[in-house]
Amino acid sequence: MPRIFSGIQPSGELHVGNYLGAVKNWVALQHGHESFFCIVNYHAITIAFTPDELRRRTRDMAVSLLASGLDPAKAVVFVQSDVPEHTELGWIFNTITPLGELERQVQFKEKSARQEQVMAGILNYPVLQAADILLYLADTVPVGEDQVQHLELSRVVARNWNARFSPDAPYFPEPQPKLTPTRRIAGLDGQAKMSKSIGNTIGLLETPEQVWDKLRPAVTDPARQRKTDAGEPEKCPVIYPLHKAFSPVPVVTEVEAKCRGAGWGCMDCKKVLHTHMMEELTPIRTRAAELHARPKDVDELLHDGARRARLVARETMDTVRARMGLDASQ
Ligand code: AQP
Repeated sequence: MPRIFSGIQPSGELHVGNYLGAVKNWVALQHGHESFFCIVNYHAITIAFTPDELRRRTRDMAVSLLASGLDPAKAVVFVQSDVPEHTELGWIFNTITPLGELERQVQFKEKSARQEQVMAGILNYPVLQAADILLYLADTVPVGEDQVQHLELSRVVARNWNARFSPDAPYFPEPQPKLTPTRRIAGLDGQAKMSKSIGNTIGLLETPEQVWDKLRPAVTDPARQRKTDAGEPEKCPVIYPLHKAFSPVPVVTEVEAKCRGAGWGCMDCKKVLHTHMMEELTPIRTRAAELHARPKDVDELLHDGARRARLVARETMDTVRARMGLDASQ
């Protein structure tokens, strides 16, 4: 079976952008692939955090992923810091990654602009990400659009290492992104992408009331000042894409007609969206509540995931150390 890897930071609550851009795809792909899904807590410490908060968010993320449909019988679900080979390979990759490649990463520029003092971890983040993926020799990475540039860097890292230490037959594959039609969900302001650290999100486990409170003021086509103004769905940055993701096709067709013909006001359109969103999200919230009540079971699943991940990770590191001459004392 082809092997896939992907990760998510426990830097806040799993949101609808993460779900539609990545996690829903993971749930589908786990059936035909050998799958590794990682809660990347080493990445999450590149921004401000407290230890208690990180611990809680890591477990909450595990609950949200399992509630979304990741099945530990099909996929290996684990926490990054439980598999120390990630940081070991990350360091090795730092030694073969040109600094210029890191400095031109858009996410580095954006995230460092939001910080007073920029730590090296923010710059080196995509190197650790390359290690996350290549440790499992994964050639496919289901992610949202914002990660495409980081994956380019993973390919550069794989190429550089192969050229130096495995010139005859490449050891590391060059991983490719696997995108969904919902590869970039905009935040509720309709500007930046929906992002945990910006706070423009709809949390996957929010109650129907909380979701409605967020949808109600969300930006729509600016041409629709009054209910009688005709609109263009393509210019509606949040609500129309969410309809396409959550509503059945006939409803999306109706949304398009009612927007163009001013048959519905934006509030009517949002109410229909709310109904269809909650049809998909309510069962996830219910499953999450059940899992929250069984924290020991969740911990056990994560420990077992780490054990399975380490079997592969150790094998890769044995090869890497041997090819690089890092095995002198073995
Ligand atoms: N708005 C989005 N639309 C589509 N996909 C998205 N992803 C994130 N935001 C969107 C995808 O979700 C996966 C996990 O993301 P992550 O948590 O590892 O990092 P991120 O991309 O940086 O997500 P956030 O929410 O923006 O987190 P912060 O604010 O902490 O940086 C990835 O596959 C990502 O593409």
